[in-house]
Amino acid sequence: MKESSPSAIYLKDYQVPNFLIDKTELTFELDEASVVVTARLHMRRNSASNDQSASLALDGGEDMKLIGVAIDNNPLASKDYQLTSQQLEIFTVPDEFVLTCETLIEPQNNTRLEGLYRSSSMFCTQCEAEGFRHITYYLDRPDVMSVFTTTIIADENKYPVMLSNGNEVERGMTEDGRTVVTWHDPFKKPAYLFALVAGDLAVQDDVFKTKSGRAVTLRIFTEQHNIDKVDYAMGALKRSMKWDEEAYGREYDLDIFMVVAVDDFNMGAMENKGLNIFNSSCLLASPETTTDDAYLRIEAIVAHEYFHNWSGNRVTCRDWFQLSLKEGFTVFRDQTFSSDMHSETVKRVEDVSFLRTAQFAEDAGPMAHPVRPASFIEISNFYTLTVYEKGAEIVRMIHTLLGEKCFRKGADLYFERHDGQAVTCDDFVTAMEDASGIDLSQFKRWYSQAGTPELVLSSEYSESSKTFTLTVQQTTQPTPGQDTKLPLHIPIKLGLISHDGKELKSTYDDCREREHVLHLKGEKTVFEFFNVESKPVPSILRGFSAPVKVEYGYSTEELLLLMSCDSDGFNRWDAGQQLAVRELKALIDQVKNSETLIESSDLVSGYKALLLNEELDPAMVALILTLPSQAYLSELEAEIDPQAIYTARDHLTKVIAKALQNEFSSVYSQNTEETVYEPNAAQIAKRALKNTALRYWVESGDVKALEALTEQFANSDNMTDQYAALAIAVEANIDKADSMLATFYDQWLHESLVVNKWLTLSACKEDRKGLEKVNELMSHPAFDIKNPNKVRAVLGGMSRSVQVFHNEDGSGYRYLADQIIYLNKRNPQLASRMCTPLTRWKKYKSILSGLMKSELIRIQKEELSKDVYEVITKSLEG
Ligand code: B3K
Ligand code: ZN
Repeated sequence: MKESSPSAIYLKDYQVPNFLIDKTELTFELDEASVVVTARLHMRRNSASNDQSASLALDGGEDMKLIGVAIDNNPLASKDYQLTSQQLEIFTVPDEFVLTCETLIEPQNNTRLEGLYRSSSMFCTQCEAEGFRHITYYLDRPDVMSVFTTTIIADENKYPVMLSNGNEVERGMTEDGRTVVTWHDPFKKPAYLFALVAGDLAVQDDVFKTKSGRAVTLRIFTEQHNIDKVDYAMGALKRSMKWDEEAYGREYDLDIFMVVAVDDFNMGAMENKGLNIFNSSCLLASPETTTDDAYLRIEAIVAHEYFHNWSGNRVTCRDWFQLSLKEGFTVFRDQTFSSDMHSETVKRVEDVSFLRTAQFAEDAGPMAHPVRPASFIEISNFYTLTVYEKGAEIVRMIHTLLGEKCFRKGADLYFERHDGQAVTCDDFVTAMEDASGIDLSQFKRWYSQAGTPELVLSSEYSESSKTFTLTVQQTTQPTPGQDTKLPLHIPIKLGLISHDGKELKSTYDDCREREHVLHLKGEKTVFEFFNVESKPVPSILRGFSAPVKVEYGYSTEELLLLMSCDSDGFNRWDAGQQLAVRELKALIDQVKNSETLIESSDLVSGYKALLLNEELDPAMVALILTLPSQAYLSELEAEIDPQAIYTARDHLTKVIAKALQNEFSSVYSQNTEETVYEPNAAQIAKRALKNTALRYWVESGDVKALEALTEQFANSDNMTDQYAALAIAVEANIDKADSMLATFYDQWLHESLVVNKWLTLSACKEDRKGLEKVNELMSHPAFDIKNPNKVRAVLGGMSRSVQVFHNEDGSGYRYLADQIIYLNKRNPQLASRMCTPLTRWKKYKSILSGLMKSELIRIQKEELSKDVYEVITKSLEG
């Protein structure tokens, strides 16, 4: 560990900046050996600051060499300033001045992938959250917004494409024959939205006509060999631009919108103003190399980054504690977009399933934090599922509470009122309150209170008065640093179903409707519904109207009824999940107690009805047929025994597979049709059902299923089907799985993104040779430690495997810890992400828990980056 531990910063300590930067003029002289950056910052004291004699403290790190610094063109002597590892402090400055700062950086040695770095033969940047301070000394905070002009000087033979934010305004040559290109972005922005790209790139052009009739040039850049894979992203971009005009009245504001794909990128993509930079895995697509899931992901991420142009760029965050202001809102916007493009229910089920598995786990673990955190050591650790996904749920609840019309009025008011400003989550909620007249003061606790609320419901029905009474109690478990929890304002969408499957009307709050939104505000509230004709089965939390856990004593019959009759598609799926969870929990206990596992399942009759019903959306059927994941079941267990969960799930899969072998076989055949591949909702749905059926069919032991699988693997013309066959072979651990993996690699070794899939499947395969295999992958020619996608593929894959990762000899944990220690020095952000599987050590059965803990302690003894330090320390404390 470092001698002095990194310290936390607190939201409560927020101060406005002492200085502002009206204009930022940057010049980059690009060269492979080093890059010289000259910054001319037009600065003045901030009249809102309460320290009008403050010195000027600029953010900037050890990895820059300061060549010179001047104020109003007068060079400063070393006595005029002080350089520390984090700052350049200039003791005395006038009230208004131009600061010139020349720095030298070495992007080729930047393995952190923050600031300016190299990916393949190109230069690219990543500045959010605090990357700009690795480029030049600056006020690197989101509430300092400036108008940027960027000049790039480079050898045109090597870097024919030179890009930055805004519009290209000048192009020329230096005396020594280098090209000079100047970009100007008229919209003021914080430094985290700055971008620069230079390289020998191919481009695809298109045009989008905005609703007011302006023609916007659209340009997607990739390395030369990938330019044939951008059509889908271009289409997605145009759909997003149109949708944002229709759904939110938001038009694009510059004349050009550029997107660049890079291979080495720490996350999915980045919304830099007018110049989005994407991880190539989130942009490039072709039917032969890309699965349906990846197509949908690409569309959603293209939309997400584009939507940031308003929710994030035009209106940005005051400080990083407010991150969810832009991320939660933008995730909600991209979720709604995807749901409008495809199926609303399918999208909702997928999003909730992810939230309940991963975000709920985060909220119950040592890293639990509110959607608006109160403190952090390293902001990069707070790009979390809580800030993004739970943040989106908060916006969705506001939408539910206000209704579509008022919500849109609130969004309009927010964009209008705060255009060009850096604001807070409170400002967002205030705009929603002002536009609707609805009081959200209690609701705001959702931003400051961590943890997942748990609702316990009970009901009574009076035959004589035709009254249905529902009692709801809410509690939230303590989370690190927050022992007491206050009751939240929770919207509960509710319907009532009769025992013969009809939707019942009821009178609640003087409204006679089939569905009501209940406002739960107290710790315990009783809701009464009148004129309910017969004893109902309540359909609770329709559409998952709040990110909470629900407990209600349904009988098996009631769940089967909801699964087949509820008009709310989400709750139909959820009823199926609840039934499956019950059976799986019973099986897990049987495994733990070494009892004989029960060989029947109540799910069979329900599943059979689904498989025989040709009216239903195949995508929904596929989702309902999918058993709760290993990760979700782990989240539900009080003490996780990975092997017991795995065995129980495997057993139930086989029980269902055997009972419905014929149905799965015929559903597989019915959905196998020769069509030209398209990633549209109808085709995606059929493929999902076909491959879910194949999964069960293979587990039934029918040799014909293995033939179908082999056939599909060898002859599919699209990656969705080929990959599904391979993944089934790996999951079901069939004999041929290894040879199929080898064939797959040989077929796709030149397609890096497909090779990543191979790395993941190879690493997660439940294998006796486990760790040896993982080690081979890490030294395979296809592996590259510099590339975060490849690291995530292998280590992420390995951490999913029960037998390799959770091996009771501790070897899996030790292996991961070794990799974290290595990555900590190269790429702290990536290293910190890789810690996640170890952070929930306390929930595991004692032998595993102890082994995980000792690896955390071993990591803690190293000299750690702030990123890894924070996660490891909190995990051990929490
Ligand atoms: N805003 C970026 C995430 C930046 C992460 C920095 N560690 C992508 C997005 O959420 O759209
Ligand atoms: Zn985002």
